[in-house]
Amino acid sequence: MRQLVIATHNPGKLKEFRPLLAPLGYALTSAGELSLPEPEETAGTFPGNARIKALAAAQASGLPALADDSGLSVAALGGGPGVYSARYAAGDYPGAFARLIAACAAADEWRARFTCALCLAQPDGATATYIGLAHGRIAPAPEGVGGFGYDPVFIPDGYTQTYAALGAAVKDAISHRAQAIAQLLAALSAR
Ligand code: ITT
Repeated sequence: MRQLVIATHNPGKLKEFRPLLAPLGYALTSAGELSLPEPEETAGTFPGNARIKALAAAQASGLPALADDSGLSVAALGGGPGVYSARYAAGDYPGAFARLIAACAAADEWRARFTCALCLAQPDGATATYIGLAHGRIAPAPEGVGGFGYDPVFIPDGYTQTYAALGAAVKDAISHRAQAIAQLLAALSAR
């Protein structure tokens, strides 16, 4: 069975990746399970950071590696926190929700967007990048217990509940990550 390293140390992402990547039929291991080092994300863009993480994992493991760089861009914050989403929360998601909601309320501007850049890297340095977007808005109050990260405050367009309240089945059908993975699967099956 072919092996693929999921180059993430984020357990929430890993949980989503496993079912979404099942159609590939690869044996999946994570950067965490292999104790791979976490490279610094210095690129300043989602695709650039995904490439840094995927190449580092592919080179360290000698296996193909898939990295995800993702984040929430909020109109009231001029597109922030974007690539700094993990750092904006710094582990305190309730605090980050309160700051986001306050900024949206002050600007009376609630639009937001999730981006997921995936990079598949080979040990020889070849890379391919896929991007998924989900447009929506910030919820006026956190809602739901599913998912991870900013899921309790993001309402995707076409829905009235947050990702966290909608649950994994709905999120996995529509999310920024699901859309990027659909492109990856299409590209691999066209080979
Ligand atoms: P790795 O680099 O190890 O993959 P990370 O959490 O540091 O883990 P990122 O730098 O890509 O990854 O940061 C992405 C952050 O954006 C993540 O920590 C969440 O705060 C947020 N995020 C991304 N996708 C999300 C999703 O589907 N639901 C909720 N929040 C998400």
